[in-house]
Amino acid sequence: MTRKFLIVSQEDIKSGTVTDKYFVWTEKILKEKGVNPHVVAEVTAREWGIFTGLSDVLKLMEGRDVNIYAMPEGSIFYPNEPVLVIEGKYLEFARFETSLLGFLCHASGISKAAFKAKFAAADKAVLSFGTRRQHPALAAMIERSAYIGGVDGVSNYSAEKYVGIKSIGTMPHALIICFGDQITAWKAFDDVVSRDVPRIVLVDTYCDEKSEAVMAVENLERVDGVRIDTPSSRRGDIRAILEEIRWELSLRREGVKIVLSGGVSFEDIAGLRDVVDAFGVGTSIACARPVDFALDIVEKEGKAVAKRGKFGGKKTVLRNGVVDLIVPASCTGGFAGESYLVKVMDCGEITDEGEKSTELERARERALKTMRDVRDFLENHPSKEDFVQLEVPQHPALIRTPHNTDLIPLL
Ligand code: PCP
Repeated sequence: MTRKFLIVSQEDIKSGTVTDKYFVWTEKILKEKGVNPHVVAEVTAREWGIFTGLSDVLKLMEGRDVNIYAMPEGSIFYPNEPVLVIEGKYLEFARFETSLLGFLCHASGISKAAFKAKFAAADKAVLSFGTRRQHPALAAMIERSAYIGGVDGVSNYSAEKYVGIKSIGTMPHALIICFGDQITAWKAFDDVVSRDVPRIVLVDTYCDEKSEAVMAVENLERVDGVRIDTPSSRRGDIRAILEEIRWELSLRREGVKIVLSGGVSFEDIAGLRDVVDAFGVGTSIACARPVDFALDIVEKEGKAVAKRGKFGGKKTVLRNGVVDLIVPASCTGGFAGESYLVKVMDCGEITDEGEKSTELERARERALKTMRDVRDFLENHPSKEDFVQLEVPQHPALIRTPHNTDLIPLL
């Protein structure tokens, strides 16, 4: 057997083999009957999110005779809003729908969760600790998506090779158990690991978290922080435990940070950010529910079409800060705002805009700026009624604002 792990190959994804069987039938039927219309199809979701996965979609569609318009990665998107528009002969992309959506749904779901975590943390740090909760073949995608969504660091070492970002880490319980006592293990870490790595000691292996935190600052020369990994495994009052630790540490040493990990939810982050300096988040980010993107034909041979429940016709998105208007592509004149969908693929070639739209640091900065702008918007317009709607006379238009998200409880 030459296969090592049960993972489909990159070549099979690229050639369109990794598809749903009904596309195989559709392709065969359309070819035999000589039907292959020129269509415009758009990707929309019923929910909001942070758009990522475009870099893989461009690699998937490169070399096929289609044009693609899309939001840049790291953008917020709202319900029913086109994030990507593909145009060309239907058979050029029919069987690629499965992989195209898979790339976008999964990555954008993780970026949305990372965005929510960082939004809830405000000025405190969020670290992605969750690749162990998913198939290892996905580790780079998870860490890239989390990073764009706004986390401050990622724990999977492979991100250095595949994403080009540094990974971060503290210490596992296994290290302490191997040495048999905490102090010896903490000192061994300090002896061996390079000086630029923060000394974040794990303080919940054998004793009460507070006792071990005190033990750390009383026995170690350098302690940059303590990590408590027990909010979900202990049913105690984690807030009271954290307040006690903060108190005892402050009595003994200035500037020791508190890192909290283990089953941390968005609500935990919002509720504990005043007593915690950094959150290590696994499941809540890495196992985020995928965004429910769908790809629908909205124009056939130049005429608007749509299935029930969808808006027909080619559209564009006009963005004013964090407020969007979704309008027919044919009548953007007279509306304020810039067209937010840019041409990322021209007849199968990735454009310069496409390259820029998927650049990692730009995408992350886009998401972080949006986070600040959404916070400002919601603080200034806490209820929908406070927001004076833009004037959109005559033309059909859908208006979308941060009220279309579920971020208010995390403010
Ligand atoms: C892991 C690590 C993180 C956890 C996972 C994050 O825990 O310490 O805090 O994942 P979660 O948000 O899904 O809980 P353990 O497997 O207990 O690791 P260890 O005992 O080796 O530190």
